[in-house]
Amino acid sequence: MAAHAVLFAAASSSSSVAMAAAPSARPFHSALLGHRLVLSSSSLRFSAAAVTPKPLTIIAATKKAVAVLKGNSQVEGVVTLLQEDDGPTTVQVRVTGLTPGPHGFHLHEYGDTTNGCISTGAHFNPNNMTHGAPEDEVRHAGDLGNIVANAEGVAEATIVDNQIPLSGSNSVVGRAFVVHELVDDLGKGGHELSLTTGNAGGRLACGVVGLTPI
Ligand SMILES: [Cu+2]
Ligand SMILES: [Zn+2]
Repeated sequence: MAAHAVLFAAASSSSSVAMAAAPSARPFHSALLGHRLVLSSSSLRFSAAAVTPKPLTIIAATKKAVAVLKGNSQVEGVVTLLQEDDGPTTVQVRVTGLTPGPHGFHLHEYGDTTNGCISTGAHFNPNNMTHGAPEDEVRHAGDLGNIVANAEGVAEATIVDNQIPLSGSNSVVGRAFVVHELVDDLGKGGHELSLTTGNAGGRLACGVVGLTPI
């Protein structure tokens, strides 16, 4: 405002120099302002376009989840899952209170424990397959084989698997791990339940998979 006041005062003094300065200075000034506005709005648009994909990439890069296994027995455990980008998921398992030996270990379809581990449903099976071993072509996605408890009843395992991602349409977040009473026969036992459950017996403990900070 002070600059304008000076400019009008100069123009009203009817000096030819001041009259010439007034029309040339003002359009120049506003043209400069306009130019600056265009620049800043386009740079805003540019920075928004450049920044937006970055957080999306970071979110997709590493995902981590955890499940706390509990049941009606003394069996309990913790399972952590880690997935980088669209790579395989690494599952770390520690379960205690088991009888020594192998126990079926699966991801079941539902993260519902309202009726204990029974309400977690059947093995997670998005591709409509029969039960098998983790290394088989034909298997439920949730078929993770057996975990083996030592003489102290502790089972520790690291499982790397391609069929249990933490995002996308086959995400296992919100589904449940179940550890079983008996050995999983991996679909090869010839029992009537071999091709559905691996005849792994009762459900000792289960836990719903939920996202956790990396
Ligand atoms: Cu199971
Ligand atoms: Zn299965």
